[in-house]
Amino acid sequence: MTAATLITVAPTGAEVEKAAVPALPVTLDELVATAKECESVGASVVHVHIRDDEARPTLDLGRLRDTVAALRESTDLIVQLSSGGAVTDPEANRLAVLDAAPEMASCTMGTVNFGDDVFMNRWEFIVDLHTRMQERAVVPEYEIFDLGQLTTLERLLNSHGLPYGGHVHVDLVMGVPGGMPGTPAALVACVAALRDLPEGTTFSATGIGRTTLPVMLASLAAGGHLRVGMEDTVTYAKGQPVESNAQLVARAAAFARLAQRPPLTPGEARAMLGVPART
Ligand code: KMH
Ligand code: ZN
Repeated sequence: MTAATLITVAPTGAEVEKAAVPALPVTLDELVATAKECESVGASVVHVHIRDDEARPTLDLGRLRDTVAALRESTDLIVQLSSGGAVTDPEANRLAVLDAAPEMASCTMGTVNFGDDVFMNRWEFIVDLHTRMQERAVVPEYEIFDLGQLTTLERLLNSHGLPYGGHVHVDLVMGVPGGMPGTPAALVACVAALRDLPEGTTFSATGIGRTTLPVMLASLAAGGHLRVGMEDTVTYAKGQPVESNAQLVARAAAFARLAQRPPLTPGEARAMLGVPART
């Protein structure tokens, strides 16, 4: 059983609308304030999507660079940029996210229906993203939306080698309409498939919407780590909107402590994930 718990916060995402959810952090100041609060209650990684002046998702490189710099300046959190972006983002822009020099970036292991849309991740694109991350010393988090994507990850590692840093970490994104369900049974099936990945592979899990609680509890029980945040859920309990990302991180940290697997510090998280220590 893993001794402690990595908590990643995904504070913004690309899908939730600011007009519908005023507490969503969309400006750089809001994002930095959120990140600081989340760090203080137990987060060690921040998974970042950014917005433009109209709060629409963007992969603008200048803004991404400013965001990485501001988060590094104000927090010790590991900065993980989303290379997934929004379903409408072209592959070239998603690859260019790496030019903002994050410590980590997400790397999705296959195409998936995504509500009424399609989140495209062709094999050639996956290989391109993985190998560019190796070349640029960016540690990937492999995003898994369905069971077979773990087999794609196995194929990727066998054909193109281990990621930068040598450690494999996956994030199970569960409960997307079109992907695997956010159930303990689906999580256990993924954990069984992890046996085919390199020894020491770690996993986080997040459940979209109302699957957030069962997925969090199942992940802790199975020795996994946690991702929470307003990218994935904007309802804290039935009829109760999420007030802040820190509220979700604090709940995750409380569950982790109850499970006797307290939150990792950012420094401990870097050591586990193969992210170089900050100097
Ligand atoms: N917004 C989704 C289409 C990632 O960040 O890498 C993709 C996503 C995954 O959120
Ligand atoms: Zn994301």
